[in-house]
Amino acid sequence: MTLTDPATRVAIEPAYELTQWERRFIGGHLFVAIVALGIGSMFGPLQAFEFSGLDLYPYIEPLFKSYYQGLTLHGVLNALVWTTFFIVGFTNFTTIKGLGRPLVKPIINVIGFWTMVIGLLMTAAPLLLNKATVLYTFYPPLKASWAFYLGLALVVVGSWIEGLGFYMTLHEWRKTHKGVRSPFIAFGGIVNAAMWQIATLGVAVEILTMLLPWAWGFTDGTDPELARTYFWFTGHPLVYFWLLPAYISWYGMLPKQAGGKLFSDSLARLAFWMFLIVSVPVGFHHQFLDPGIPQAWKWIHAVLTYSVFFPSMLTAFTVIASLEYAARKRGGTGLIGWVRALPWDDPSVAAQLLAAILFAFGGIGGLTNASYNINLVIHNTAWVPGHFHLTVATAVTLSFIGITYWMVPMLTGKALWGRRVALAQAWTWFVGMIIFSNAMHMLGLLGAPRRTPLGDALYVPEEWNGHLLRVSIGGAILLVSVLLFLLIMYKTVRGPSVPPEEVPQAPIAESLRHPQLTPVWLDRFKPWLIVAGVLVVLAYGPQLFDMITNMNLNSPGTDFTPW
Ligand code: HAS
Ligand code: CU
Repeated sequence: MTLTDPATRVAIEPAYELTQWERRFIGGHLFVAIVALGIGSMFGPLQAFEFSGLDLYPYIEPLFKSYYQGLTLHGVLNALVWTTFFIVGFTNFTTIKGLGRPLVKPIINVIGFWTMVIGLLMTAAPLLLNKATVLYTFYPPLKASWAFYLGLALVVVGSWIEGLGFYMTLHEWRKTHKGVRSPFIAFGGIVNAAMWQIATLGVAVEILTMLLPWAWGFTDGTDPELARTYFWFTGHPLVYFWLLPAYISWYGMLPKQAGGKLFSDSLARLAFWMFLIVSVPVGFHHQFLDPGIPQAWKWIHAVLTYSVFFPSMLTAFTVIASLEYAARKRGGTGLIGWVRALPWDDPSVAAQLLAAILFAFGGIGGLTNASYNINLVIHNTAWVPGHFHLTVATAVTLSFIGITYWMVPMLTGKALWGRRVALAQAWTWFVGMIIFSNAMHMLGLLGAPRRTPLGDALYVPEEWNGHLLRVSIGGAILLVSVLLFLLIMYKTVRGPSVPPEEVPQAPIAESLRHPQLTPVWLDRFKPWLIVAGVLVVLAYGPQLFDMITNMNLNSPGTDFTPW
């Protein structure tokens, strides 16, 4: 067997056993992530219950001041902290395990991790003290304590530092593997890290040049429109930063768990490159209603948004083909009937399949949002949280939960506690989210605003009531689901160690065709990075130039706490 022999369908890397330190380091990321999800998720049901008139906030008033403080904690902890820590930890894993070697300079990643942790603690303090009740988008003129902005900036910088550790490790690997395609899971994680590096330039500039000087009192005011533009420069690709690790698992791990192979290594890589080049230059689709952005630029970003739809369609095709291949190998038959032959009794698989099914609906909603004329109907309504609970809160979060079901046992050397409980957890998430998000979409179409305690609103028409109740019912089911998840994690980590042969192995799927047959241009970073950079400059340069040269720091902001 040689590495380049297409006939060999075996993984080209020798098996690499993670060291004890590597397990603990990756586990440390997951620990912070899961704690954040646990705390952040407790506020979701509070909001959902409020919708049907059961306002529990007065009972926790000594600790948390308002619906908006809860909503901010929910958004920041779940959408920003849970995701970022999980993703960076997972990328450590995909880099090390994928390349079959340790990090080239682990100290870099250690520094990155602790920078993120310090940033998180700095952010947490003002959040808990009601000094940063500005929601997860922190749009000015809402003003937070400087510690919140600086903390967020440190989290981003920490993730950059860890990214540097990944690039250096790939670079080192290449030196000893000339002409060999980089293993897919490592490749995918590093493309995501590179995309994130470009994307976060937006919030980095926003925080360093506008928000921090303003919060420190060096400037009297801020320019909300420019700040929003910087924010969405990062904000849209942020959603693919969340999504791509789930895609790494759907392409590169789930097929193995289902007993099959990755249908096409080439298509998988093509999808990742498309995300790298079109994730950033589409941010204006969050600003279709912003008066300060010319129509022509909105139109260009709308068209580019349709192009970012393709890699997900490609993913739907390739992942379903991989699953069908696995299911037919397991004896599945029929045009659709093969679906039953998938290992639905494996909680890790079930969670990810259910996540992917709901993503199809989240994706359709995304296309709706991207269509300018329909966006005018749904923007700033409950439809939007309906959309992102199918995407980030299900496609991504439920997939990550599915990943923890093999990964936490693998890292700790324990067995997964409560397989059936874990299955119940995945299904309750699925059912709860269908009820919750369908009701939110309906409410949005009926004109219910987002980010509003509707239980208190005086203008609620009768036709909203049934949907508001369904939001609460969905929220209650989701509360049960998240509590089950926390219980499973706790019991697994506290459980007895099992013999090494019973510890789950990392499921890494082979490709149906040998990866060496993947064209070399699908494994080169430089050309794609250049295209990505050029496209960003073309799509944002002129408008940003105009906004920066006409910057108006005349919005004083809220120095008081309005809630
Ligand atoms: Fe979005 C707003 C457009 C995807 C998250 N989005 C948001 C917000 C968030 C968010 C958080 O154009 C709110 C931001 C805020 O607070 O204001 N979104 C899109 C489009 C896509 C899209 C075109 N969004 C996502 C993903 C997210 C996410 C992914 C998180 C992870 N979104 C918008 C727009 C807005 C927006 C506007 C602004 C709205 C407004 O006015 O405020 C696309 O990328 C979607 C493509 C997806 C597909 C689905 C493919 C299906 C697959 C599953 C296959 C099934 C399998 C299962 C494998 C085409 C891949 C098989 C199972 C078996 C059993 C066989
Ligand atoms: Cu977007």
